Amino acid sequence: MRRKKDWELRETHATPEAVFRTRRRFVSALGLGAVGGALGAAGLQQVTQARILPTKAFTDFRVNPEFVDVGRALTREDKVFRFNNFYEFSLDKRAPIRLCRNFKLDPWKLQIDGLVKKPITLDLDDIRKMGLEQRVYRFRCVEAWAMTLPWMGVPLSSLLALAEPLAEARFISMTSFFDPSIAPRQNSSASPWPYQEGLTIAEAMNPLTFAAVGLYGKMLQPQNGAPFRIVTPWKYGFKGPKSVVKIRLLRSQPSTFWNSLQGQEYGFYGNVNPHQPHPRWSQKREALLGEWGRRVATEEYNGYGRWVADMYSGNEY
Ligand SMILES: Nc1nc2c(c(=O)[nH]1)N[C@H]1C(S)=C(S)[C@@H](COP(=O)(O)O)O[C@H]1N2
Ligand SMILES: [Mo]
Repeated sequence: MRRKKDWELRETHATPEAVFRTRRRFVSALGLGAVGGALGAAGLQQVTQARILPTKAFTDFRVNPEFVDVGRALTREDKVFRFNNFYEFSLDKRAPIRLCRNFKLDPWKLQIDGLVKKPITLDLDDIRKMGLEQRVYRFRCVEAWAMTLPWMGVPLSSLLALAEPLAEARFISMTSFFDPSIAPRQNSSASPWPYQEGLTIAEAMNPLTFAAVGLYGKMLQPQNGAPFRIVTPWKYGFKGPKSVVKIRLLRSQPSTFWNSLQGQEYGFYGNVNPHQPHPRWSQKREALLGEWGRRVATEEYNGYGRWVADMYSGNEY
């Protein structure tokens, strides 16, 4: 019998109990005593929330004291698990939690190749053995909503170092999984699948750039980009690809998913900048996920200028 690796997800489904509880709440909110005929199945479906997968908790990690306090509270965990941009699955942000349930994480390999001395292939255990740290980062989506998240992982620079980058390498490309049998929207060639993003070598090696395998002390949820995603907190969220399978070191700037779809709206750099409006909306303020009534000012480089501003002349978009 094959022993399940501890990072594999146990497959679960919405339980009848969960359905029952939401139904009761819905019914009592309407002041009805029972599920009446007028209340159709469609109405019930809307209030039945998919259950959050129980992912394995990490026990062995250190809290990086440099990234503990970002001046605002952590976003509520269940909000982060239920509101996602994962276009391989849906354009509806409420759908990934449901559509990602059967995401295969095994076998999962991360390949690092291109302009390196030692191309390597890693699995999640290799990354865990490097020693995980927790970092609380602000997160800002280009759509003007934001979160505050406790990631767990390793600096991307320490992963890249294992492959021994060559001096000619000036950029990296990061490629997400491709499997149309589980990701419905990958069956359409209207988008340049797989999702791909890129960074300059300086950005990839910047100490802020993080290779995440967990959130809130646990393995990543599939809808948040399990088992492995990149996090660049001074850039808009789209610069951090989910479920990455390959990182390649390159001589020239790679093409990227959003930039090739809508280059005038999504620049290669994607640095958070309140003074550079998106063509369709201002970037001056942001709504915090779970606190929609409250809008806060967006900061240059999302507040991370101290770490990253020296990489730029100020005109990068
Ligand atoms: N592979 C892949 N990575 C992706 C995306 C995506 O659609 N596919 N969306 C990006 C965008 S636009 C955002 S805002 C974040 C959302 O991450 P979250 O769902 O964990 O909050 O993932 C980014 N990484
Ligand atoms: Mo985003």
